Parts: sequence; structure tokens; C-alpha cells
Amino acid sequence: MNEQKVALITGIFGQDASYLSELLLSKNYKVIGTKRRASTENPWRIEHLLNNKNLIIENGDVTDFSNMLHLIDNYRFHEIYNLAAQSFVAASFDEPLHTFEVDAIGPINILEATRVIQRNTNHIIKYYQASTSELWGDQFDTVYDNDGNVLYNYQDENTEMNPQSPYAVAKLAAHKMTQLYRNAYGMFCCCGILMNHESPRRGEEFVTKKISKYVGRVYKEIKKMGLLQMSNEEKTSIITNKIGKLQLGNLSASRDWGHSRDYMLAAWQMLQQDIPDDYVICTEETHTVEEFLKLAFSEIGVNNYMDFVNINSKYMRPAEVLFLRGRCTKAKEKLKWKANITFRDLVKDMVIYDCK
Ligand code: NAP
Ligand code: F7E
Repeated sequence: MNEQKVALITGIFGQDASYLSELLLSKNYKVIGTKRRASTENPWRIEHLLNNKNLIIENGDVTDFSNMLHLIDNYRFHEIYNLAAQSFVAASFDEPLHTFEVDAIGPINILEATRVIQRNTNHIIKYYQASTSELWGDQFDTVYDNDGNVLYNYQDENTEMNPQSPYAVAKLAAHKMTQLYRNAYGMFCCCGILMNHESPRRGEEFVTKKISKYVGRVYKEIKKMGLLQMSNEEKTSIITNKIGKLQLGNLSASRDWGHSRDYMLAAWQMLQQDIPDDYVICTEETHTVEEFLKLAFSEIGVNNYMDFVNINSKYMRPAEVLFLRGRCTKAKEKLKWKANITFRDLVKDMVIYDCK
């Protein structure tokens, strides 16, 4: 019989950790998930997994080297997925030091602890670093036709990186360190450069969840109105007076949005390869925030979506990433991975969840 694999997932209460836990548990892994010690805990994303005997939750703060060292020493891990992060780009402008501590120093703590333990035990531990499309910042490459006309812009593993936020700078430090541990010490380390990925379990401060949650509230108000004979204008005005308008920032920013469930499969696949490498994971499509907004409202039969929105400068960023659209030829070829959940299905999934 094969030895049961043991995996560490840092940041177990986060969105991606919930889907990755489901995947690993379905493959009979023992999963050790770490959470930060907190006065109140909210494991809602993995509530359905808490009775699984193969899931163990431990306290673990990635900013504490000794904490990471003891944890990695206590278990014979085969795989480590470092998902823990201060992951909200906007907050990183207010908390640059905290963000750097968690998102850059945190991964170095884990890499260094892994290196020491691996050296002492000769037991190979594979490491996954949650890198991000934010690393590219304002950079992209372009494909031209024979007449020199632009066909499309994209980012892939070879695109220059020019981070535009404290979050992205910290993640770039972690990305480079992960590559260094692979090259200098021969460790099995992979960076998954993942484009934005969402789900009904997305944190409420991110724009997709903010929209789907608001649309869910509008839907409930429309349902309460039942068959009342009213114009759309009257309905809109009653609803926005009651629940307020949705406050948003830059609607023209463009993102390559996929589903977290699909992307966590790619993260796992990276660690199943014989040779460690870095991979871009994306859908190869791009949509603006406004397109997301329009589609989300159309799911509940509302077309006058802009009447529900107020553009609020509070949600504009000091520096913005305007355009993201990935190209993941390498992942398709080497991992045999592709995104299965379309943009339309993602929006639908989130809106249906928030309408319930
Ligand atoms: P998430 O929902 O914000 O999850 C991150 C988790 O990390 C949270 O549960 C958080 O715990 C935990 N954490 C924060 N500080 C910590 C610390 N010092 N020690 C241990 N845990 C800590 O993020 P996600 O969307 O699942 O993303 C997972 C990873 O992928 C992150 O590293 C993110 O930066 C990266 N990423 C995400 C995307 C995306 O679009 N989702 C794209 C590219 C890369 P609390 O709940 O206590 O705050
Ligand atoms: O913003 C614009 C905002 O906060 C998306 C993280 O998972 O993906 C995520 O980072 C876009 C930006 O995600 C609002 O300006 C407009 O252009 O949902 P977001 P993000 O910054 O792209 C990357 C890949 C990660 O690695 C990160 O961890 O939407 N936007 N109005 C708004 N954004 C927010 N949050 N709120 C608004 O009201």
C-alpha cells in the first residue's frame, strides 16, 4: 500500500485553502492546516470538512520562524502549500510593513525551516509558493499580425515584472526567494503565478464578492416586492433608498478571472511533476469590472445596473494594475491543465450563492 501523503496548508481559513483541502482530502492526504491564533475564529469556508479525521488544524503564524520550524519538524510533510498572506492589495497601501512581514518574510521563514529540516532528515519536501499576476504590475507583451497591428496583449512566464503595490513588491520578494531556494539549494520549489481567481468563498472586500453580495441583496428586495405594479425606475429608487448604492472604484480595470477550484487543481499538479518549475495559471480571457457588474445584475434580470452604483474615490488606489490577461501555454502543455469554469459560470455561481 502507498504511504499516506502529508501536506501542510498555511492560511487554512482562506478561500484557496478551502478548495485545496477538499482536493487533497479527496486524494486521501493527511492535511495539516495552519491558522493564526485569534480571539474569534471563523472557519466557515471549511466547516463541512472539520469532522474529517484527515484534517488537523494547528496554530501557525508564518511570521514566526520558530513556529514554522517546530511545525515542519513535527510532521513528515511531503508537500507544503504556502497560501497564507495579507492578500488584499488595497490594504497593503495602508499596511506596507505588515504586508511585507507576512507576504515576503513569511515565505522565507518556511523555506529556511524546510531547508534545515530537509538537510537533517534527507526527506524531500515539495514547496508551493502562491505567486500572483500582481507581479507584472503595468507590464504586458503584445502579439502583432503581419501588418504590425496589435492582435492582443498578454502576460506569461517571460513578461517583465514591475509591481505596483506593497503587496506585489512583497510577493515579488517571495517569488524570487522561492526561485533562489530551488536554484541554490536544489530544493523542489514551485511558484504558481495565478491570475485573479474567485468563488462564492471569496473574501467580502474583493470586488467580485462585493458585487455578487450586493446583487443578492437587490434580488431579495425585488422578491419582496412580488407582483407590485411599478416601473423599473420606481423599484430601483425604493431599493437604493433602503439598502444604499453599491460603492465602487475603478470600473475600467481589466482582469483575467477564473475559479479558485480550477486553480487549486493546478497548484497540486505543479507539485506532482518530476521537475520543479513556475507556471502561469489563467483563463486567457480578460473582462473589466464593469463587465462583471453588468453580467452579475443580468443574472437577476436587472439591466439598469449603473443606477445601483456610486463611484467612490475611496475605492481608487494610489497605483492601479489596469490590465491583466494571461497566457498559460506552459501549464497546458506540461501540466495538461486548463480552466474549466468560464467567466459566465463563475459570475453565475457567485450570484446564485449570494441570492440564497
Ligand atoms: P485569503 O482568502 O485572503 O487567504 C489567506 C489566508 O492567510 C487567510 O485565511 C489569512 O488568515 C491567512 N493569514 C494572514 N496572515 C497570516 C499569518 N501571518 N500567518 C498565517 N496565516 C495568515 O486569500 P486567497 O484568495 O485564498 O489566496 C491564497 C493565496 O494566494 C494568498 O497568498 C494570495 O496572496 C495568493 N493569490 C491569490 C489570488 C486570488 O485571486 N485569490 C491570486 C494570486 C495569488 P485570516 O483569515 O486570519 O486573515
Ligand atoms: O480588485 C477594482 C480594483 O481587490 C480588482 C487579490 O486576490 O487578485 C486580487 O487582487 C480590481 C482592481 O483584486 C473596487 O481597483 C473597483 O483593479 O478584487 P480586487 P486585485 O486587486 O486584482 C490578485 C491576483 C491577488 O494576488 C490579490 O491577492 O477591481 N475595483 N472597485 C475594486 N476593488 C475592490 N476591492 N473594491 C472596489 O470597490
